[in-house]
Parts: sequence; structure tokens; C-alpha cells
Amino acid sequence: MTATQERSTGPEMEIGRDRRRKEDQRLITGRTRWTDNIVLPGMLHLAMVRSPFAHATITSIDTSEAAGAPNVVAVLTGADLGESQGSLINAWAITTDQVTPVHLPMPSDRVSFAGEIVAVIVARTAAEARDAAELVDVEYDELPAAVDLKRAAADEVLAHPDLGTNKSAFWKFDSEEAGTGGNVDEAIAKARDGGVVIEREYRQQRLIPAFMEPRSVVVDPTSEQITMWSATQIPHIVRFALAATTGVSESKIRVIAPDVGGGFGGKLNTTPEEWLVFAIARRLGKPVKYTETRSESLMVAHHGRDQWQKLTLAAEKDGTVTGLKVELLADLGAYVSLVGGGVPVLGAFMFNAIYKFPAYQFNCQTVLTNKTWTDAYRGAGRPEATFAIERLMSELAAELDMDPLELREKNWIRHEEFPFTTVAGLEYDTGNYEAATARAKEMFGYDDLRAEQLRRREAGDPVQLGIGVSTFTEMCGLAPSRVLGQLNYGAGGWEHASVRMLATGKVEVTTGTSAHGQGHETAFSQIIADRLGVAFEDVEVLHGDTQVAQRGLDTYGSRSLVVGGEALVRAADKVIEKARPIAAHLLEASVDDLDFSGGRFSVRGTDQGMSIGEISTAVFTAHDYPEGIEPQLDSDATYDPVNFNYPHGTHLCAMEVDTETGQVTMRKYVCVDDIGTIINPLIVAGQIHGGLVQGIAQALWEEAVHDDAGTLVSGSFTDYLLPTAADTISFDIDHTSSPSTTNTLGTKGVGEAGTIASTPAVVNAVVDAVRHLGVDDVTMPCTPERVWKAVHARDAGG
Ligand code: MCN
Repeated sequence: MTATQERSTGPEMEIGRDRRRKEDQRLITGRTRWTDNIVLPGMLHLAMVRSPFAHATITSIDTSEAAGAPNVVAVLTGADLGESQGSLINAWAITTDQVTPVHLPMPSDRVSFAGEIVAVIVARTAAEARDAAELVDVEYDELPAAVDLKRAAADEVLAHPDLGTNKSAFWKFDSEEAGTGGNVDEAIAKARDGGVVIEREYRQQRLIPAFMEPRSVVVDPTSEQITMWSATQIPHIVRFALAATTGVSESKIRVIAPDVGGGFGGKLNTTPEEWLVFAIARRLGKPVKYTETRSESLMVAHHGRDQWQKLTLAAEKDGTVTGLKVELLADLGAYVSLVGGGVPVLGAFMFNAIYKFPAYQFNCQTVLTNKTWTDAYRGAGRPEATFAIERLMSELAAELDMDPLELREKNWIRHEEFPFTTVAGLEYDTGNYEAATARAKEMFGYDDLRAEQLRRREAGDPVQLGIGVSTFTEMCGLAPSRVLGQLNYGAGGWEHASVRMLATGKVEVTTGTSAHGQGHETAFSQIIADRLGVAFEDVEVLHGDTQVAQRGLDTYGSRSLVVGGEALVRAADKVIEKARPIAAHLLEASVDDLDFSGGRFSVRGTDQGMSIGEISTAVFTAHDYPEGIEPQLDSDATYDPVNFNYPHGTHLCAMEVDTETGQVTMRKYVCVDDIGTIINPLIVAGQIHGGLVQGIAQALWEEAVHDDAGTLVSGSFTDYLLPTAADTISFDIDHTSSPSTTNTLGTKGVGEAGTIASTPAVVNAVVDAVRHLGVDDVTMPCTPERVWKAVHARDAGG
């Protein structure tokens, strides 16, 4: 018996099963090729010469010594590329009047951030290219740099003097104007007169994605179709951008994202590096490879966050929130990245989170500075919004002397009120905040920990205990094209999949999503195994190659399962319908008398039947199918989601804070996430664990620091504190489920949930531990120094 037959006779559902990831076998045994492992005949190597200055005029570039270095094949500057360089496709505007600097891959007159490329060396080996890069003599005239976000927003120093301003786009949402709520200023005025108003400013520090595999690109121009391998999240979008900026037809460009070692939103761009390797390989007619060093990666691989948030929350004395006003500055860096400009706009819809706020206003100014461009770092806009509102809700609870969970419950959407249109205009389809919170409280031992907290306070224990709450939701599953189209935003939208029954009865699936650590091959195999009733092992999922999966919009925004998975289900259903008349023919029955279940067509009322695999084999080997029927058991589907997707959860964190040293230690972390139907609990646990660590790291450790001149001073792992497993505790995770109505399987995305929820849970816990000592905020990351200073500010008369 084949596995296919076993599967169809002994159904055990794959969805919900802890399957180890298929892809891990090759990943952990080294039986895969990362982009940097690719070796092609005659391949040359490229190294970049990068500006050490954040803002400077290039007065001269002397490449003569580098050109004479051993085995150097070419040295090129921006001037050498001349008019062949167009602005990168990196600026889908969020407003029609957005100020967008021209972004040349390699400028020849002025550099706008430290790390910008000013020359490239092509040599026979990577070491020779790097050595020669040291010999390029570039003269710069340093210009004042726009570094500090607030000062840049005031146009004190211009990042691009020719533009006359650093203000890129102003984007506003007002519930009264949109007809989704009331007037926020009136709500605030009323609260000032008899209610409560909480006003805070929060800073979202700049973060670096720090993926395990630095970016790498290889281009082979030696045949008519140019092939690019790139460690990217978005092979399809890269192909489009290359075609649009070089004039080469999409059909003549193949982009392959082989196994990719992490992206976290930092490989969601069409980069100068990709453009240059593509152009130079074509120019030289030889394969060319470029792999960034770790230092280059930290310096220029698209940073994230970097916002200032000014917030005003209005409430009645009983804790009912009446309005929220947000004023936000978002640092774009030197250029507008592919989706970076839209990141704060994604956040705009999430400040009201799980709550029924009656009035809301969001004002956002995106700002150009002389720093590395920012992008959609994990969560993209939603962690920033979630942090702000969850910190504010805890501050309001403290102000009113209420339990923070009780205050949230007073304001959240009750489960019987779904579907619910929020004050930001989104329609949340399902959710049950009560259930997730009740489960989290129980797992956490909330009441016991509160009692311990009180005991320690009363005893004046030098190590105080804090409890942090974060009840979050997010909009993911990017996204309905009609919504993104309105925002003039470009990314997201539909996803494509194809399903093909092979002659052996096995199944080949292609998906336009492009996993870079998320385990799509496994989870998507589970979906197809159940849908078609075939063995999990008999499904092959192909992705990340524009020649194989020709249509797609790639992976970000926790979209792959809810959008790509739905396309897969629809394609599989079409295959079943295609097989039905063939089954009827083979079983000599009427189509109307056939049932399909567990991978088997059976004739109602008889014991006759055939598996879909057997039908596939009959079609291919015996050519046995009815007249007028296509002899292919395959199909495809493109799915454009009807709505975003709204996972939610309750995260509770206990932190111990040593008031004498400022040291913080995590004691317990519980999260209960509602992500609807879970395809693979093991993958989901991995996604949540990784996400939590990333969010906790923002709260406690990570920060990209620039000096006044715009130089990155945290440009190595000694200064940029990336957590290790030893820095974290074992998390307690569980789930509740209110299946989404936006897709057949009822799933919700999980790829960003942990990151979005955890940062405010941790900071709320730190503040909660020392609030009785007069602390109502600690700026992230909550380093021992910052915590100590906050605790001892009063001693110092501060
Ligand atoms: N899944 C599931 N059941 C659910 C939800 C998801 O089994 N109810 C599975 C999915 O089938 C998929 C994985 O969980 O295998 C993540 O699914 P999804 O939420 O759809 O997210 P995406 O696959 O679209 O991944 C994007 C998301 C983002 S936006 C970032 S950033 C991120 C993340 O995924 N970057 C990652 N997780 C990452 N994981 C790794 N290892 N590396 C990264 O760079």
C-alpha cells in the first residue's frame, strides 16, 4: 500500500498536528544552499566602498590604486554608471504630495547616510575585492547631518538640502471626519473638566533586524534569462522592481530566494545592492556575487521602529475611555523604503486596539534624516501602536487606582459584539478577549502574584515585583487590495497558489509566498494533506523561485497562511472538482452519486470508490478519462482577501526589579493567543517564542545608537545587545480560538503576534514594580542604568 492509500483509508487530521518541520532536516544538516554558497563558473566577487559620513559632498574619488590591485577586474563609481542608474523603486507614496528623495543605488555627488555606497570593486575573490575596496580614496566635504528626529522634523538641518524640507508626508485620520466616531478634542476638553486625561510621550528606539544570514546576492547574466539568487523575503517584488528600473522584461528575469536565514522585515526591500550586482553582472557578462559582512549588515540592512509618540487619552472617572489623540513622528532615514513610509499608517488603525473608544485622531509626520532607511521591522507599525495604548491603559489604571485588567475589560469589545467596526474604521470579525484573559490569569496565578507584590512593597524589599499586562490585537494578513490601493501603498494584496496531482499520486504545490524561517513547506503540506486526503509526506511545496511559483506577492505582514493558505485551499478544491467527472467515469457512476471525503471518491450507497491519487495515476498512465475532459489534475487560485485578519491575546509578565542596582529579571511570562485554527502547534510555538524574544529585546536590550554626526555607534554585537537563549526564560503559552471568518480554515496570522504584544507587557511590569517609588515611565530599552536613575530620581531631587 502506498502512503497515499494509507492516508485515504485511515484519516488522522494533519491540521492541528505537531509536525516537525520538513525543511529543518536540510537546514540543520547543512544540506541546503544559502545564497553565499552558490558558486558559478567564472564567478566574480563584488565589494562595496561605503561612506563613513552620514552627510557629505563627494569631492573626488580616486580608484587608480584599487584598479591596480591583484585580480581586480573592475572598479566602478556612480559616475561610471551614469544615466543607467534610475531611482530605486522604493517609494510607494502614502500621500499624493509625499516628498520623496531620488534614491540612486550609488550616488556620485552626495551621500545621505553612513554606509551609502560610493564605489564598487569587482575582483576574482571576495577577499581581493574587499582588500581593494580599502584602496579607493574618496574625498568628502562633510555636511551637517539631520540625526535627531525631533530636530529633523523642525527642519533644523536638512537631510537633503535640495528638497528644502525633511517633512516627507503628513497622514491624518480623524474619527469625526471619517464618520466612525466623535470629536476627539471635545472628548479631551470634557475629560479635563471632571474626568481624567493621561498625556505621555513615548519613544520607539531604532532597532536592527540582525537576521542570522546577512544579505547576499548572486547574478548570472550568461544566458538570455538573467538569474538572481537573493537572500530576500520578496523575490516576486524584486523581479518587478528590477524589470521596472532596468527595462529588462520580467520574463527575462528569474529571481530565486533559496533557503533564507531570517528577514524580520529587513529583507523586504528592493535594495541598491541587488540593483548594482544585477547591473554590473550584465555589464561584465559574468556571474557576480556580493555578500555583506556582519558590520555592513548592522549598519545598512534596513533598521526599524524609530518613532516619537505624543499621546493624549481622555477618560471618565470610572475608567471609561472617551477619546485618544496620537501625534507621531516617524523617522524614515535617508530614503523612503519600499514600505517604510507606510509603517506608521499600518499602526494608525491599531492604536484603539481591542477597545471601544468613541473618538480617535491620528496625526503622523514622516521625516527624512541622515540615517539608514527604516522599514517594516517585525510587526511594522503595530508594535509601536500596541506599546503606546497598552502603556497608556496601564497608566490610566494606576491613575484611577484600578486593576489594569479590570480597566481593560471595562473598555474592550465584548465577544458577543463581534463583528465590530472600530473607531479606526476596521471591521474586526471575531474575537474573545474575555476567554483569553481568563485563561492567562489562571495560568499566571495573577492573584497570588499580586499578593506577593503587595507583601514585598510593604516589607520594603530591595527587589520589587511588577506585573505587566498587554491585551493586544493586530491587523495582519496583508491585505485587501482595495484597501491598500486606496492608500496608494502598493504592497500586499492577493496571493497565488497552484496544486498539481502528479502521475504517482503525489502532489506538487506552488505558493507565491516566500518563507524565510516560517516553515511553509510543512504547514502547507498539512493543509493539502487534509484537503486532498493524501499523505503529508506526499506533498511537495515549492516556493521562492519566480520561475517555479510565477505569481506571488511574497511573505510579510503575517499574510502567508491567511492569504496564501486560502489560495491553496481554493486551488485544491478546484482540483477535487476537476477529478470528480473522471472519478465518475472510472467508477461508472453518475457525478451526482459521488461523495468526496478522506481523499476518496465513493459511490453513495455502495462500497465502490477510488482515491484521488489512484485517479491521478489512471489519468496519466492509462489515459483513462472521459471525452472532452482536460487530462490534467491541476489548478490554481488567486485569492484577494476580503478583510484583514485579527489575532489577539493576553500577555502577562512578572518582572523583578532590583531597586539598588536597576537590574531587571524576568520571573514569569504567560501568553494566551487567539490565532483561530492552528495548522501546526509546533511551528506556532516557535513563532511565538521567537516573536516574544524580539519584543522583550526591544523592551530591555536592543537599541541602534547614532552619535550627533550620524555614525552608528552600536554597530557590532558587543554594543547592539541581541539576546541569546540564556537571556530569556521558559515561556508559558496557550491558546483560545475564535476562528476567523476571513478564510476557509478559520486561521489567523501568528508571525508577528509575540513581538507586538510583549514589549508593553515587559515595560508595564518594570514600571509596575517601582511605581510606588514615584516612577511612571522608563525609556526603552530599560537598561539597569535607566531603571536605577528612574528609581533614584527623587533622591537626586529630580
Ligand atoms: N501558522 C499556523 N497556524 C496559524 C498561524 C500560522 O500553523 N494559525 C504557521 C504558518 O503556516 C506558518 C507560520 O505559522 O508556517 C507563520 O505564519 P504567518 O503568521 O502566516 O506568517 P508568515 O508566514 O507570513 O511570516 C511572516 C512573519 C513576519 S511578518 C515576520 S517579520 C517574521 C515571522 O513571520 N519573520 C520571521 N516569523 C519569522 N520566523 C523566522 N524564523 N524568521 C523570520 O525572519
